[in-house]
Amino acid sequence: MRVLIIGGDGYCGWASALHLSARGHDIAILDSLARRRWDSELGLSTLTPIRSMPERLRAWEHVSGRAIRFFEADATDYVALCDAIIATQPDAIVNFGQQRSAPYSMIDRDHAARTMINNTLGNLNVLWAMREHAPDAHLVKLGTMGEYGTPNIEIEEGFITIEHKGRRDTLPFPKQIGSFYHLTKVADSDQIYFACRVWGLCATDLNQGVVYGLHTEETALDPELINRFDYDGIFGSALNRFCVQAALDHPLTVYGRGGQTRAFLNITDTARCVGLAVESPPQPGTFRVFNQFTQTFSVLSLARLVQRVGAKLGLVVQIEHVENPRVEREAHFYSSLNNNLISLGLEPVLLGDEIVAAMISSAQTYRARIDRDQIMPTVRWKREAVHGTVEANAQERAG
Ligand code: NAD
Ligand code: USQ
Repeated sequence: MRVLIIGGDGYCGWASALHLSARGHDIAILDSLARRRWDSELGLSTLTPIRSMPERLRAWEHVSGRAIRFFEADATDYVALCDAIIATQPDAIVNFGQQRSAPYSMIDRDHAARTMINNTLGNLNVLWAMREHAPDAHLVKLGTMGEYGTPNIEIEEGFITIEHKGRRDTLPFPKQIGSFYHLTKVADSDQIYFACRVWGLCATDLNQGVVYGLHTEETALDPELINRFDYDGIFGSALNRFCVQAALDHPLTVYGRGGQTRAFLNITDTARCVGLAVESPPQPGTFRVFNQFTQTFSVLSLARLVQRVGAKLGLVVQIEHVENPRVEREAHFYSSLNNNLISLGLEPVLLGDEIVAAMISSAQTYRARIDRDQIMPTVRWKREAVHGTVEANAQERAG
């Protein structure tokens, strides 16, 4: 299949692009390289020395014999997006190309607005571009489990059947966001569902949990193909951060009590799930939702796992209960379905000691690149402490 991957220079997009290319699909990537710019604006850097896009693509062609076409363009630039779609005539468009950090979207008004514009306008453009130039293509859109929040009932896959005052209907599952970033994902889902209903487009919304891990089969083939691995307080996600903290002899930063339970999956499974979705498109006019995760953990249980594995590696890993910079429940019920991807054949990579040990060991390999000042969270959800501290800190570090 011809697949256009928007956001293919990022963590999930790069792993998925190589996986789909290795499976024989004809891949093109469209990416604005915005994420690399946001990192440098904030004085952040991935743990791993990722190569430039041309270097990565050359390395992949060398290793696999397969070319990937690259469009440096922004999904918010409608003409550039349409040009790429016209040039590639995709059977599927996978959209990873968004600002994906909850803390980034909570820095200040400017970062909230940038997140809203980038994500919401980009998603809208993709839908209109499909309507005009690729109405039969299948949109595979990365959403998030965080759209649902932490309700006190089991989370369904996208829709719930409700009986109300003697009548019954199947409606979108209620959404309870945890940041302005998460709100953009809810808006995306509504836009896509609407476009499927009115224009007959077909789409799969992949409500993904928190991703962990560094290597996939493909990115491990050559050092030039290495993926990004964020550990900082803005883009770094829980388990990846804990592994870097363990390697650095830094106490693990559990926010609050650590009873926050989330859905997780390995980066290898991200790529596989996207592959499964792309290779089994729904009927025209269909909007389907897959909950894309394999396991659930509380933050504290992950910290304890990293502590235990760290001890086996000879590290003394402390756990610190940091004052929670976010506003979220620290102890709650959490249960969600994830049947759709399993029924398409997903055989999950389950988190265990070996995976955690490999992540800590990768962090040790690149220890010299770690900036200790990036570890602690700097963005607070509550009003009194927001005031642009992150930018001020970044400017100070940039010198
Ligand atoms: P990332 O920041 O590593 O990659 C995103 C990529 O999209 C970057 O290369 C960036 O340059 C590009 N991009 C951003 N805005 C763009 C635009 N307007 N036009 C073109 N390119 C643009 O993020 P990621 O971790 O790979 O996440 C990818 C997607 O998966 C996001 O939509 C995110 O919401 C979703 N997701 C990620 C996780 C996770 O744990 N990483 C979990 C759930 C869902
Ligand atoms: N947390 C800690 N300590 C840390 C970092 C995080 O306790 O050092 C806690 C947070 O408070 C939160 C949980 O861990 O309760 C998850 O936080 P995270 O930063 O790992 O993930 P999150 O902000 O939810 O965002 C990530 C991705 C986002 C994606 C989301 C999936 O950055 O793109 O949408 O995971 S989900 O969580 O299902 O919404």
